[in-house]
Amino acid sequence: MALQLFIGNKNYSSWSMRPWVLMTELGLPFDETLVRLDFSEGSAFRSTVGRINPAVRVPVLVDDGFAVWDTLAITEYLHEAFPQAGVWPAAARDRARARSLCAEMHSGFSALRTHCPMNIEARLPDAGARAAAREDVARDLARIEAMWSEALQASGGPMLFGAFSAADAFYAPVCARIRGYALPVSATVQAYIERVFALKSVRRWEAEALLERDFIAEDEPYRTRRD
Ligand SMILES: N[C@@H](CCC(=O)N[C@@H](CS)C(=O)NCC(=O)O)C(=O)O
Repeated sequence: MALQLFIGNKNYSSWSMRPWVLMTELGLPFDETLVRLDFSEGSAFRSTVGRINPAVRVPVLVDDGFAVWDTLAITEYLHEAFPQAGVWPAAARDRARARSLCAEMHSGFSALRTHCPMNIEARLPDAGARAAAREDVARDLARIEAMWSEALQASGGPMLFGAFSAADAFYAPVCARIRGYALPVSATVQAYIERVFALKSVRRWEAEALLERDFIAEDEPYRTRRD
């Protein structure tokens, strides 16, 4: 098994961050290929990613030539390939709950994603204050508060289900958004965010995002699509 993970810019690509953090934190072996988030006709993104993923999106995991795309499918593929690695929590109900949380992330939080797109290197408290004043963003934040507080209380922490799992990887980009936009959160949530940023995988992703210095203009398709 030779795994290759195709990702977008580390500064911006929240979906890419999830499997990368998951695999890195769990010590799963893989090579990475970073493709700039330039969706224009004839771009390297379209030709490179389009060749392996008909949906033309990152992340894509390629295992000896076999491509798996979409974060949820990649996560399940890794769980099946490395059943002992701890992709999901060990207990069946925790596993079900962790899957529910990841699915909720995958299909939800559109206001937070739209108004606070991930941008690791930026500190945007004014944009954050404007976003937090919106009812839809406030609703997303309230759901995050409730979800993380309940999970941390039930597990005892330090991660959502005790030990690190895919649930923490799925919410790592949300931690980056809350921090970057200085969104108002409780002390419990703030402390969890700090623990996520202390994970070796997240530290590495952040350091590499800061080194990138490949800024994508606000009006380029990636930024206007807001994800
Ligand atoms: N549901 C997909 C979302 C992936 C996604 O939207 N990735 C963005 C980059 S972060 C992308 O490749 N967008 C290409 C496009 O919009 O054309 C997943 O979970 O992997």
